[in-house]
Amino acid sequence: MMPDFRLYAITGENFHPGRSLLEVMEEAIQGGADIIQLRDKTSHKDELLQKAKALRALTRKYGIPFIVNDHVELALETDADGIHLGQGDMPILQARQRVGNKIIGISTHAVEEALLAGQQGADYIGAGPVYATQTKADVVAPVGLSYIREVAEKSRVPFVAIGGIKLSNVDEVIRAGATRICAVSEIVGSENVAGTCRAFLAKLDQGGQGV
Ligand code: 3NM
Repeated sequence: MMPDFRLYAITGENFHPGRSLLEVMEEAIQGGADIIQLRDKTSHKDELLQKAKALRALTRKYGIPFIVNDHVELALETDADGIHLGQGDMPILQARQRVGNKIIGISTHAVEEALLAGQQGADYIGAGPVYATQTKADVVAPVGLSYIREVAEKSRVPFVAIGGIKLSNVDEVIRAGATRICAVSEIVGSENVAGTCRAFLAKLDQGGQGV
């Protein structure tokens, strides 16, 4: 069983100048991020392993789940709590055979994908990109708030809204039905990572009705 979560922080490479991966992710956790994903499309194998081990240790210290993007074997090797798949990655059923009862998440961009992910045993789905994003190179066109409304109504597994989500637009995402938020650049690029996380959580607490 996966623990529920509200604020999903994913590693990115565009940190505020002078900040390191571990510093940024620890601040995110201290600000209330309650699940962390290593998503790294550029590091070599050894570097990726070092990062995964460091994030595993960090998330263990705080008792929150650690998810590895794409790399099923790396997730197994570092005893991550789960993996996150893209639509073009290993199919869920195959991944389930490899990872047993670890958490499996998958990115979805259309309701058919969301429903299929639920049927195939995904533990959670990403729903996005809500808005345009610079962070994911090959992502589909923004799906907008209508997808969030649809997934909120129809998905049988928990969903997390993602893609271009900022403090300035998250209220309408929450009002569309999102109770879990993921942001990359708004969190890791912030000068005040913990404060940004706390502000996202406050907006979730207010149900998107805050000022
Ligand atoms: N997945 P930012 S959008 C990693 O829609 C990722 O599946 C997406 O980064 C999806 O918060 C995205 O900086 C990037 O826009 C999100």
